[in-house]
Amino acid sequence: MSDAIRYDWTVDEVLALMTGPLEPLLERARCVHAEYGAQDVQKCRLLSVKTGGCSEDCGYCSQSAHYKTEVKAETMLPTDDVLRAAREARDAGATRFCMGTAWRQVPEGQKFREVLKMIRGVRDLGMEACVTLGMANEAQLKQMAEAGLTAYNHNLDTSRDYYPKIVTTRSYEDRLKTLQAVRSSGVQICSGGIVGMGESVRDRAALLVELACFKPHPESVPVNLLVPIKGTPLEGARPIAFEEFLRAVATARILMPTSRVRLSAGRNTLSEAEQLQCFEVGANSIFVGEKLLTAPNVDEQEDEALYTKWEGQPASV
Ligand code: SAM
Ligand code: DTB
Ligand code: SF4
Repeated sequence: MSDAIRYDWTVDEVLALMTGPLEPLLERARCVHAEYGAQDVQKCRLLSVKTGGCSEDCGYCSQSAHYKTEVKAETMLPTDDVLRAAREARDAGATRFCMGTAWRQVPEGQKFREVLKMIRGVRDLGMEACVTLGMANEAQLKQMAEAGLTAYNHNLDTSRDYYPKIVTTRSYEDRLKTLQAVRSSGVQICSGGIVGMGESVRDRAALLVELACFKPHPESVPVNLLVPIKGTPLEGARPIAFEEFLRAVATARILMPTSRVRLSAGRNTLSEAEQLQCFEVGANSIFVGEKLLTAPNVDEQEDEALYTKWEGQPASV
């Protein structure tokens, strides 16, 4: 059976898919992936260009000024340092460079001009450039589009209903407004969420439905597994079983057949076999390098072994 691309999924329908028997769900995801998906796993590198001291109260985040975490507020990195890191990432095999800031919204003035320079610099290195800078308006996105920005990351994080339990300093509508501005600017949408924040399976289904209502679908969909951060309200969240995470990845693939589904935060808690299972059911992008924004990522040698298994070995071996 061929799964046509749809934009009208309902929460009940997706919930039934997500909570149904495991093997048919995984098999359907494998089929959709084979039919539409690229088999290569895209390697993205993250860099926090402005760390900590954020005025938002996102309950999962090490960088919120509302919580006492081990992350200290820093000033913005110099553009040259950012571009040096991008070059190193490219030379190590990454094709996309993602720059994050602990901002509620994109500022005007010198800081924004530096961001534009970073975007141009990353594009000049022949890499895809992605930024995640908080809320942005149409004028700012237009300028970032002109600078060559490939994608803007802005996660919906969870369902509309569960969102106020996680963040109170902005609304779901604020998030959607920025995503609409991204779309109008012609920049690709990168938007996904986090699993393991105490949400129900219905919340996960509802998040995926929100994302799958975009026409076209977001070009990339990060699926983060909560990294519990000491000092935040979610530090003691109940860890979820791998099977639940796998179901979320498979469902994202079925709903959004052509999107890049990215295994994002928390990949370091998955075994190699579990990561390979995620690739089989549709994940086709990862963050590489020893660090995410503030949290540790996967050891580079372990990742080399993972690629060798997934992509195969040179014929000379
Ligand atoms: N300040 C910007 C914003 O909130 O859009 C950009 C940076 S923010 C750190 C980017 C995303 O990282 C969040 O939307 C969230 O999905 C993810 N994230 C942050 N902390 C996390 C954690 N502890 N575990 C899993 N994902 C996390
Ligand atoms: C996304 O969805 N995950 C990345 C990226 N987009 C910006 C961030 C993960 C952050 C993990 C926690 C940390 O490093 O502080
Ligand atoms: Fe700030 Fe982004 Fe962290 Fe929320 S997720 S506290 S907006 S850096």
